[in-house]
Amino acid sequence: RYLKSAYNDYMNSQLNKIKPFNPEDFLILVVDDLSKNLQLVVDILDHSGYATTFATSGQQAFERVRTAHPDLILLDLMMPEMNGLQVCEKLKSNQEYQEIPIIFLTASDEEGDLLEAFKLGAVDYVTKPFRAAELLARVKNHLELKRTRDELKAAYAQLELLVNIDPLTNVANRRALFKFGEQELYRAQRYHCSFSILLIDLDYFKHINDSYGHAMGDTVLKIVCNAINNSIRQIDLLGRFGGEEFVVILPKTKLKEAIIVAERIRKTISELSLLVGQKTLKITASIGLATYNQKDATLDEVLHRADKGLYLAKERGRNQVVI
Ligand code: GH3
Ligand code: MG
Ligand code: MG
Ligand code: MG
Repeated sequence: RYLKSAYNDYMNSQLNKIKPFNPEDFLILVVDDLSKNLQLVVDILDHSGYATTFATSGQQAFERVRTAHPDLILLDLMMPEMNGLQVCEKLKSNQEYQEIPIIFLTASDEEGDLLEAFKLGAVDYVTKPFRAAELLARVKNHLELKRTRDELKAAYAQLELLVNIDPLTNVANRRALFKFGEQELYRAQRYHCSFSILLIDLDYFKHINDSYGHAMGDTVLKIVCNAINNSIRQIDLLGRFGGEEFVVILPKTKLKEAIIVAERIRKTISELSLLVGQKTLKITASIGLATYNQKDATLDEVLHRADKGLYLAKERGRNQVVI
């Protein structure tokens, strides 16, 4: 019951966010080889408040799509050179344009054409002569559906971020780290390649919190993450394992190479100068390093070795890398 009411509250808040439908917000591209037809449709749309643009051939339609970014296309089927079905097919095979809803507006009421149009990804099919009110209703419907789809996609992307990113440092969280690490493990097992893991723990971090406050501690964590990110490659992943502990996963990286990266990270962190009032604060990190070997069945086995290395690094005096 609690979940249900939370869900209802959420949906209501989402509904309140939905903008009223305003035709002026939308640009519609009308494609027809006959200017008489074109004029009729454009007039109807104009009259309803839509922004319009037009094309008299398939080739021109592409030009318009590229330059004007229409929200919806009303597409004639029978045109010389490139017909409407070909235009539709070409648009749907283009990543950038495939989401634009296409409504066929055609004199052809042949079942074959209609089925082909839908098969190629058209959202609707209206035959000429058409009723203006019906065409407008369908246009509005598809524009609203498209907007809802876009909003859902944006919400999903937002959710992906929330689920995978650590909010303090903006690096991968534990969950994303494991997902990535497990992928790497499967790849290594399947293709007999390697990867390495660094487990990084800041030294005497409690002391920073105690001496300069928790907010300063948070700032240090962010700075350290930036520094680590600048020391690794685009394909490597830095994640926050928890607290002041971080993990770097290095795909396709063997021990020798991983040692170089780990040393670079250790050195970079130790050279950071953090200004607090008049004083500069220094920080170091201990790093445990493990490289995948063929016997490893799970990610935990690799992590466990990295953890043992980290423990030894602490024991041997910190600010060092141990394998
Ligand atoms: P060691 O060299 O042995 O690692 O010493 P340490 O003080 O770093 O280790 P310990 O694990 O005892 O302490 C970790 C500290 O990190 C304790 C905790 O208050 C602090 N910490 C964990 N998460 C956060 C955080 O999100 N923000 C801040 N400011 N501090 C954190
Ligand atoms: Mg025609
Ligand atoms: Mg620590
Ligand atoms: Mg710790």
